[in-house]
Amino acid sequence: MRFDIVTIFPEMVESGLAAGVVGRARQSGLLDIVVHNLRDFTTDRHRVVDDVPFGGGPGMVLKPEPLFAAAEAIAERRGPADAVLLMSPAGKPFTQADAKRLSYLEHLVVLCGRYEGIDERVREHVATEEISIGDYVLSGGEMPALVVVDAVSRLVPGVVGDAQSVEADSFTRGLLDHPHYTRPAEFRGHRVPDVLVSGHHGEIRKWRQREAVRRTAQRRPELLAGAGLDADEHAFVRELRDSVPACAQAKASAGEGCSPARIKGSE
Ligand code: 9D3
Repeated sequence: MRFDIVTIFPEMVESGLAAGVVGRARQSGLLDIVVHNLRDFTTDRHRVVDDVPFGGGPGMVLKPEPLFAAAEAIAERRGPADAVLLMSPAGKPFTQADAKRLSYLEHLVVLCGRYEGIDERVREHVATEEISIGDYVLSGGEMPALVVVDAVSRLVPGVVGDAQSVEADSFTRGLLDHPHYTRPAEFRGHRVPDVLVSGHHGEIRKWRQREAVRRTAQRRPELLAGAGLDADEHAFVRELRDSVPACAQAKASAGEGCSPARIKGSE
């Protein structure tokens, strides 16, 4: 799969692509990723990429010309893109479903915004979609671009060595993960749950399933609707709900979340 990433901080993006699963897949040739310096597509002596906003106001806006020129040069050198992603805080929140959809494409162009914004004509005539990675303010689209490249790349066959891990991620049907333990079985007096060291694989499967439902109910109850719970699991969720004081539930729905003590306390 091919990615072309356009940014005014190519070193920042390159450093994020060098290590880990993505770095290895790049070396092996599974991923063909080119990082482009937006300033290389300017035509003035000072390589200016931004300008003041029409209508006035604070901050600078990324100029259209270098971004149009970059997209055109990439199409010519590297072939047409299947999608041009504009990383922007005003974009659609990125999800695993987006990662999956994009992983079926052959060639993605990713444009990183900076400054207060980007000329609207880039949005309208260059980008095919606008993506945010969440509701917090970053300094630019570089880290979001790395997030998208990572999430998409690990769905490309062969990029993640252990295909079972990728499978397991999709197999959890939208529940949070169950707790994990490794040796030693007792550490500073804290013991691993007996069932996990029992060797009863049926019981272990059931315990993990229940703990995944428990965590999801406590931390991300809105995910339960899409998780396709069976009758047993529904009964378990009701049991959990009835075991929690109404005031804690009210706090949780008011967005106060759960204290670690609450998260821990199932009993
Ligand atoms: C008040 C206007 N600000 C929007 C919240 C302006 C603004 C802030 C930060 C414009 C651009 C940026 C830089 N951020 C990104 O380019 C960005 C981003 C982000 O800040 N959060 C989550 N996802 C993304 S994707 C690109």
